[in-house]
Amino acid sequence: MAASEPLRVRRSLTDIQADYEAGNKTELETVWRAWKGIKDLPPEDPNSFFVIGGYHGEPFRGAGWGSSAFWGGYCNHGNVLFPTWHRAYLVRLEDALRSIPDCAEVTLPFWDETSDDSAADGIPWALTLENVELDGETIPNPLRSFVVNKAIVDNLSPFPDADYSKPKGYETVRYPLSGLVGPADVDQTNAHNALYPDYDKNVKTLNDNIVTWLTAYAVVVNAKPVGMVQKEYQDCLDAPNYTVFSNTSSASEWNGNADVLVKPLESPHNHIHLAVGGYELPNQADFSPIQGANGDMGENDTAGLDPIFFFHHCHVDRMFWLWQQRYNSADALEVIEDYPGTNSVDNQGPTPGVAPNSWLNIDSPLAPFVNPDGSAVTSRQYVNIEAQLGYTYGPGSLADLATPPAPTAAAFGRGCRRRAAAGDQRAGDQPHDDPGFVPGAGVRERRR
Ligand SMILES: [Cu+2]
Repeated sequence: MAASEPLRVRRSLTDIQADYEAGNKTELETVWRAWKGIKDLPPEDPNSFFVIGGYHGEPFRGAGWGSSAFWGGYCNHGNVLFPTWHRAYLVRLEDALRSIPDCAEVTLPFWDETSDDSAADGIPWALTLENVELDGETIPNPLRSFVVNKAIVDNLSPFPDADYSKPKGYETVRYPLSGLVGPADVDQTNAHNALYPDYDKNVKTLNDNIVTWLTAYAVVVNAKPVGMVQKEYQDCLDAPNYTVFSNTSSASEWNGNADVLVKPLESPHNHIHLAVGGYELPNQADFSPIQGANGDMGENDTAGLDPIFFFHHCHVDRMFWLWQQRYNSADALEVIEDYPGTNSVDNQGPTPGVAPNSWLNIDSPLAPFVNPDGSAVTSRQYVNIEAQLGYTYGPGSLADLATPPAPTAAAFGRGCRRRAAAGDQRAGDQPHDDPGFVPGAGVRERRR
């Protein structure tokens, strides 16, 4: 982008809502309009939400289409590409939104998950309202779900996790509902969802669940306690280097050798997926206070198909940028060579086009995203959001942590850092291992 162009600002959705309530409706209406636009595009259109939402997981492609030893989605989890792949993903989505008529200036707002508003109320109402007014018409809120406009076939089913096939016309769901509609699950799903017929009550149940995960330990039957997500986000901003900040595999290795534990950004991110979707499968994993809740956000295969995914990841990207500023990493990201989390077989398995046992680093291709000349984009192009990508973030929580921490004796020594602020617990003082958003929850066990 030209240096003279002003930065695009991704604002907190709560702030945009406040504008709307004060009578300045254009910005939120443009967000709704842009989202409606990409969802309405035919599934063959490269800017359609079907195509872009589907990059993350289903519909699978590459070696992962037919073999559970690979991952058929393009997303990267449990490795050092997690923050940068998702950054590129948001940029791609935002470009599609801006292709919709009258939406050329739209930006992707973030759900400020570490704000007091979220701690009190859960999800911003713009993402959960059943219907909205747009151009004098009442329409289904474009941000509350996606009606899949082409059938998705999970070729790996039946497997111990679940069948993530979706017929054309399937509408994504969130906690406390279930979205498992494969032949083996559909009767149970229908019976489960019949218990929750009231849309507004379901939103209340969802928000109660979110507030609990953000601020306390969620009580989940037969599972270790999970939650305290706001604290996890704050703790992750103390991770001393990019590698352990970026993903759960590297952080686990670090924590096995350190006195002071780190919390990787991926970890609270995982927990929001589980809180929004619920995730519970018999004999495997249970992160859902309501039995049988299996919304799309809780599962890697389908999470990208719920619009809230992108507002969640926009928050995650903002946390990444805060961490970069805090640790003098706005222009360079260092990947520790050979560390766990730097190989394509770590955690989720190789993505389409990536060979097993490939080393992952700052120059690895971030498929399926390509430059205008057709060459693969790499993390190196997604480091500085302002200088390289032309956007920045508006006001939000934890912004004061973007300044470098006060130096301590061994500030950058391995496992030797403590938070400066009095009263803070050590990062990682949670009474449980990280359950992971799906890969760690056992889903990708089907690849073994
Ligand atoms: Cu995610």
